[in-house]
Parts: sequence; C-alpha cells; structure tokens
Amino acid sequence: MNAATALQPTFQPARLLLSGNEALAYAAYHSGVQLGTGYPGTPSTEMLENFAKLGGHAQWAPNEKVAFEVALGAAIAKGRTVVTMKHVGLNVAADPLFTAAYTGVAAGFVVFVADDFGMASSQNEQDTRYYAKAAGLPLLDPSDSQDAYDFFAKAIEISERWQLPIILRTTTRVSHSKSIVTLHELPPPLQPPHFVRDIPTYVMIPAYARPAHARLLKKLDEIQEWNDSSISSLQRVIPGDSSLGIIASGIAYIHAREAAPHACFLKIGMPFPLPLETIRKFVASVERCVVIEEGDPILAEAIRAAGIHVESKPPLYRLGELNVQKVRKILNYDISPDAAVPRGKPPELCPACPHRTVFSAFQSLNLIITGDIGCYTLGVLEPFGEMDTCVCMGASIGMGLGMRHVLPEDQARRVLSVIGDGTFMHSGLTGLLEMVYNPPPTGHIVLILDNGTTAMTGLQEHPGTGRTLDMHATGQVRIEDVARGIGVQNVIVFDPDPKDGEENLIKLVKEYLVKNDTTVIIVRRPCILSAKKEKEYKKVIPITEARGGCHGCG
Ligand SMILES: Cc1ncc(C[n+]2csc(CCOP(=O)(O)OP(=O)(O)O)c2C)c(N)n1
Ligand code: SF4
Repeated sequence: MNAATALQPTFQPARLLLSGNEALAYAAYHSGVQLGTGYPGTPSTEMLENFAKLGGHAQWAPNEKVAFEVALGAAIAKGRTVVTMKHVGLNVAADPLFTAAYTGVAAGFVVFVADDFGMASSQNEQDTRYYAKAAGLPLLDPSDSQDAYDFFAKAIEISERWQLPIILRTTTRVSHSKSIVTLHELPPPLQPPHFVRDIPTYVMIPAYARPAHARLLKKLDEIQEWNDSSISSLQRVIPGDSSLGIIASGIAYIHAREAAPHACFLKIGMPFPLPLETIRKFVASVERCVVIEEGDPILAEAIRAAGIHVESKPPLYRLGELNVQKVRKILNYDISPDAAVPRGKPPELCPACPHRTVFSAFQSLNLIITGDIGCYTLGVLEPFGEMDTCVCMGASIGMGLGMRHVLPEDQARRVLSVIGDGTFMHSGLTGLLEMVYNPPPTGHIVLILDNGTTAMTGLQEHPGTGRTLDMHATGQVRIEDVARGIGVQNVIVFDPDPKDGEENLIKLVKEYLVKNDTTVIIVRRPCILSAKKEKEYKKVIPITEARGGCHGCG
C-alpha cells in the first residue's frame, strides 16, 4: 500500500440504515477526509461525533470561525477536510467563508451546515442558501440519507475540480431522519498533504484579491454550465403527468413526491449555481410548474429572475418546516390557516440542575438580566421568569455593558450578564475584554455558569473541560485564570450547593452590585447529566483543582 492509498479507508460495500448526519460521516470517512473540525449545534452535531466514532480525526473548535479557519488551513495544505456547524454558526464563520471563496483550496473542503426551519432548537430560522449566493460558493442540497452520502462525495469532486470550498446544506429532517444508504465507491485518494507556496493565491491583499474575485466569477460560470449538463448528475427528471410539474430540492422534494405522486418532477441537487437551462426545458415540458422549497423562496425567485414562469408558495410557508399536508395545500391554492399543532409540555431545567439555584437567587434580586444561549436560557420560563434579553451566543456581556452605559444609575446597577461556560469559550471572552477596556461607570457583573460541559447540544467538550472530542486529556483553559489575566478586578469562584447556595449567591451578588468594579462570578457545579461522562473521564485523566465545585474568592 502506498502513502496515498493509506489516506483512504478500504471501501466495504454495504446497505445501512442511517440518519443524514451518519451518512455524511460515513461519506467523509470513506472519502479519506483527513480532518473534521466543527462546533456543536442542532441539527448538525452528530455528523462530527459519528465521523470520530468511525475512526476519523475530529475536533471541536471553540467556535465556528476557528473551526472554519482550521479546516481552511488544512485544505490549503492539501488535506481533505470537512467543517460542521448549524445555520447560525455560519454567521460566526462568515468572515473567513467569504474570502476563502477567493483563495480557494488545494484539496476537497466541504462546509457542512444544517438549517433548523421550525426552530426546534435555535433562536432564528435562516436559509443558508443565501450564503452560497452571497459568498459565491456552490451549494448542494440533499433530500435524504442516500443523497447525503452521494452528495458528500460529489462535493469533494467539485471542490477539488474547481479548487473551491463547497457548502453542503441539510435541514432538520434530512439530518435526523433515517433511511437506507447503499455505500459505493467514493473519490480516489489524494497524495499526502504538502504545502506549496503560492502567495498570489493565498495572501488576500487587494492586489491579489482583485484577480481572485474575477477567478471566482469565472469558476462559478463554469460550475453553472457543468451543473446544467447531464454529466453533473445532480439534477434528476422524474417523468409523470405533464399537467403538473414540480421543481423541488432538499426535504421539500420528499414531501412533494408524497403529496403529488403523479406529477413530473425536476429534483434540484445543486441550487447554486442554478442549472437554468435544465429548468427552462423542464418548465416548457409541463402545463403548470410549481416550485416547492422549504425556507425562503430562493429557487423560485432565481428562476423567475431568469424570465421563466413558475408558481411559488404563499408567504405563509416561509415560516417553519414544510410537510406533506402543507405541500398539498400549496398545490391546491389553499391558503386557509393550518390546524393548530397541540402544544407539548414546555421544556424545563432538569430537577437537580445547578442552574436552578442561580435562577432562584435571581428571583430575590430584582435584576435586569442580559442572558445568553444554553440550558440556562430556560431560566426565562416559569417558575423563574428571570431573563430580559437573549440574542445570540456571547451577546449577554456586550448587551449588559451597553445597558450599563446608558441607563440611569439606579437601573444600571441592576444589570447583570449571565453566560454558560461553553458559550463563554465560544464568544464570551471578547465581551470580557470589552468590559475591561470600556468599563461602565457603575462597573459590571458577569456570572459564568460553569457546569463543565456544553449541555444544551448534548454534553460536548470545550476548551474549559480538559478533554478532546474523543475524551482524551488535553490542555484546559481555566476561566478564573483568563479573567484575572486580562484584568477583571474581582474574580470569584462560587459553588451553588443546593443546601445554602441560593442564600449565599444572593449575598454575594448584592455585595458586588453596589461596587463600581468589574466582577466575574464563576458559578461552578457539574451538569447532573454529564456525571456519567465525567466518571469515564476521571478514569482517563486526574481531576484538576479547577473542577468539582471549588469555593473561593480572589
Ligand atoms: C453560533 C451558534 N453556534 C451553536 C449554537 C448551538 N448552541 C446553543 S447553546 C450552546 C452552548 C451551550 O453551552 P453552555 O453555554 O455551556 O450552556 P449549558 O447548555 O451547558 O448550560 C450551543 C453550542 C448556537 N445557538 N449558536
Ligand atoms: S442537561 Fe445539565 S445543564 Fe441542562 S438542564 Fe439538565 S442538568 Fe441542567
């Protein structure tokens, strides 16, 4: 076996029942992806976890921007890579994403992004397809697990042929539903990674970026032409009754096939750059043509902008997930309101969750709380009702500082920011720098809820836990050291012991609310659900004094 063959695992033909995320993990592994990096976020998380279980080299990064940059570096060094995130994660990674479209890559680089229409576990629903157009990167949109497997291989092929990153976008149902996948031959292996100096390609000063932009536009024209040809195999025409033609992609295609089994279909696998000539021919071959897509009417608008007449869905169906029932209504011009979905039990913090002590204490403090994203966001619901803002990961600190700067003193003194340890590592650190650099006249208090895990997305590791994605010991970032090191005036580690934690926390917060200092209170007690995982880890590495509820001031 030569070095190049060793990069790709031996292909084993099989038929497996897999979720879309699992299928992507298999495809990445079988394609010889040498590095998978990412940041957890529903519905994308299991892709990287499964890639690691298969034996792939996978790492959680502190946030999506860093994950993207690590993957980009590896791809420029000729290593096949995948970076994974949820839709809002792409906002965080957008800065390198746009310029990576100019630099391009030297080996396959797949940007896997999972959209959450319906907001099962997100703060907004945004359509990643806009990013493909805005950044100028091709995007693939699988409909089921087989597509996910096949399209990943196709993504590597396209990325390597045009030396561009490529976005592979799923939605919740594609990522999480299971269907049969037939494994097959995947792209041939690459030579082992090696760096070739190419300054005009990879150093984006204006003199090199201007021609790079022109190169990108040329590549996109070529990809569009290729996507319009039969060689791409990403589009499929399914013949049927020509009185109704449906153009669909992603999960919308599956719903539409069930809603209108007799119709003719054009299934779009690559919505950007769009195969407009294929679409033109299809539309001319049917009497009525309707575009069915989840999210925003991006396909329909692009098709109409090309002067091709198609029907689109009513604005009502820009909200939430599509389903078979909704597609039937769209096809029947029925705009009556959908039947109300019975409301399930609202989510709540686990009975013995350490966050409970904190939110009980808040109830006695009459605070203005700028909150953040994690299990603790549930503190906004009954029985606590203790959170006043929640916008995006890391926003709690900046927003709290903004309020403290403008509010009259009596109100400014009531403002407190609350953030989890995972979210602090993701994007809270820069907020803390801002607090030290531009402190409000009344100072500020940041409570960091350190439960030793990223609980909300399924107990992932992060730089503060001292463990890698596959639970090996690694460097551990201690929040108290960071806060002291950057110049926060008061740094306190507090144990929310269920016995007297509430009472002690009330006293502590009151004491610091009247000062004009910058203060960080690290509330440290493990998430109860991570206890099992913690036990496993303790077998692997010794516990440092930073874990396990140490209690002190300073
Ligand atoms: C940009 C972005 N990436 C990922 C997510 C998904 N997500 C929501 S909360 C969270 C972290 C929660 O961890 P932590 O702050 O430690 O709170 P915990 O759930 O442990 O209480 C993540 C990764 C997101 N909402 N936004
Ligand atoms: S999973 Fe952990 S952090 Fe989340 S509510 Fe339950 S105990 Fe609390």
